[in-house]
Amino acid sequence: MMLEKFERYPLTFGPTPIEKLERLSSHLGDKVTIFAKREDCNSGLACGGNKIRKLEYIVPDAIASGADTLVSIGGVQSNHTRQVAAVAAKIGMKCRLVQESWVPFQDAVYDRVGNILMSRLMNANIDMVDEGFDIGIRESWQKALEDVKAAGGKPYPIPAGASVHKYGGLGYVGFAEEVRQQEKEMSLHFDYIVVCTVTGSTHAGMVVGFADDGRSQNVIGIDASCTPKKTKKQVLEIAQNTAKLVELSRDITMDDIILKEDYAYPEYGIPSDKTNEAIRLSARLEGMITDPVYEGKSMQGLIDLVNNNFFPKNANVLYAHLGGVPAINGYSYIYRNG
Ligand code: 5PA
Repeated sequence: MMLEKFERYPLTFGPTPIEKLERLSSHLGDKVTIFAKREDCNSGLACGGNKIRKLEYIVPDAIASGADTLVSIGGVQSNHTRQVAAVAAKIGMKCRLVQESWVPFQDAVYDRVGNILMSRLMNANIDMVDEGFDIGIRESWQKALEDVKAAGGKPYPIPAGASVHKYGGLGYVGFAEEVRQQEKEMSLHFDYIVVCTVTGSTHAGMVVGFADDGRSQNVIGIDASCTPKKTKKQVLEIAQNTAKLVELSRDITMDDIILKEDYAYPEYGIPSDKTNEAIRLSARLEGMITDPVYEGKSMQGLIDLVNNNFFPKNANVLYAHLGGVPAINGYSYIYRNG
């Protein structure tokens, strides 16, 4: 076990279910068997998602620091900031969020529904900032940290996606360990894991976790950032830091990071026609809802990779469903007729 020495604050229901996507597999010609690990159903905290799993390893440090306010950043429809707001409520801290204009998308209620609605309900203090997309450290976030201090508070900084945080990669190391346990119980082996990648710690944690059994390169990242160079570099850095933390027996190199760049177009947060086709297909065949920013793009990638015979015949492919459904409400016009 790689995570024993780290403190974990339970925020999830426990191991997430793995579900066979029988009708989707069959629709794609039964070349491979597709399963979904339902990280979107991992917690009762404001719809859950991948950040809750990451935050389990960050909250103990936040509490130990004596902080009274979690401070984080994302786009207007950020899932991450909504999950930080929920965790702050749950542990009795305040929450300050910077929501930048990362997505050039207009929908009448884009800034009123879905994630931001829930964050407001949970009483997060929100700054709307007119800055474009960037997964790096932002001035607006640093300013929010200073603001909290100036008002006499004690901020705890959580960067975008909880990724460039010393413990940001641990949650998804745990995901890999959980999958290994479930493989034993289910008597099967997953040949590939498909994951949506943006700020990088989900993918990076999996790379480290699956390095233990030689499957780093079987973690197929689907870029949704549309800035793949930067994202890939960040995945590598987080994976290397995380590998050190858990004392992995080997180094992680760029060769371990597989990132498919063909599905993020036209840009971050904007679905292409192919993304929307994938969202509709998964909804109609499996009743499984994916969103136009993240999981719709990794679903699009999964479908395309199956169609192009990227996976060997009869492979078991595990699609990590990382959450994100609330944002679909901000895209109501696109789906007005289904
Ligand atoms: C997000 C991220 P990483 O950022 O760890 O690479 O995860 C990508 C991802 N799926 C995949 C969903 C549903 C996600 O929400 N979301 C961010 C956000 O602000 O919500 C960090 C970008």
